[in-house]
Amino acid sequence: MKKALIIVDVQNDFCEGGALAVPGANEIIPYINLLMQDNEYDQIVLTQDWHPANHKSFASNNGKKVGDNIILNGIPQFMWPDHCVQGTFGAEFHPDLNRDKVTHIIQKGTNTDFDSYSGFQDNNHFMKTGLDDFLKYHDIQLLEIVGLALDYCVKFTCLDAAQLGYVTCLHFNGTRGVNVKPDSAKNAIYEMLQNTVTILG
Ligand code: VGL
Ligand code: ZN
Repeated sequence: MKKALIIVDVQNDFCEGGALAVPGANEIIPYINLLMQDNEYDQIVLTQDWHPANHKSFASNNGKKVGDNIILNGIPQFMWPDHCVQGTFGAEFHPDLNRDKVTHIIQKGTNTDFDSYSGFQDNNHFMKTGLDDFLKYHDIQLLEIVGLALDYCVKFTCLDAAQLGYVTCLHFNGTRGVNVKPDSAKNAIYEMLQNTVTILG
């Protein structure tokens, strides 16, 4: 059985000092580097949040405050600070992340009007990113998932992975939650467990 490691959004803006810093984010980087050193993955994929400056998920582009909610294309959209703007330092992968064995990069959130938490598709389920096609082409059946943020992009990537039929494992030590809403990381764990995602300690 072939397996892949999916590393979600380990980018400067989600790490210490970033525009949308996830508490404890930097602690997961050595853990992820060890996983890559100690395991033989058939593929290692990075996802990269990669927004145009006028992206509709940014509070600043809607005359809103960070933390507000709007309806975007018929679904609720949390208003984020500007983050991971294409071509900026904040959108780059954290320099401590070892990229030697990375085989593929998936960029998401590139369409101004649609946010994309999952590495597989946008939040409206309108466009696929190419991740599923890539993994199927390479005969991958098992996914180990790590990265940021547990309660957003990691959760939705895990749920889609399980739904698409992959054996899906989340490394609890390889992720951190942003917890902009109380208990959202804890609730994300329960939701994943209820949807056949295995949590590895
Ligand atoms: C993410 C909020 C906005 C994430 C991305 O990577 O979890 N969260 N964009
Ligand atoms: Zn984003």
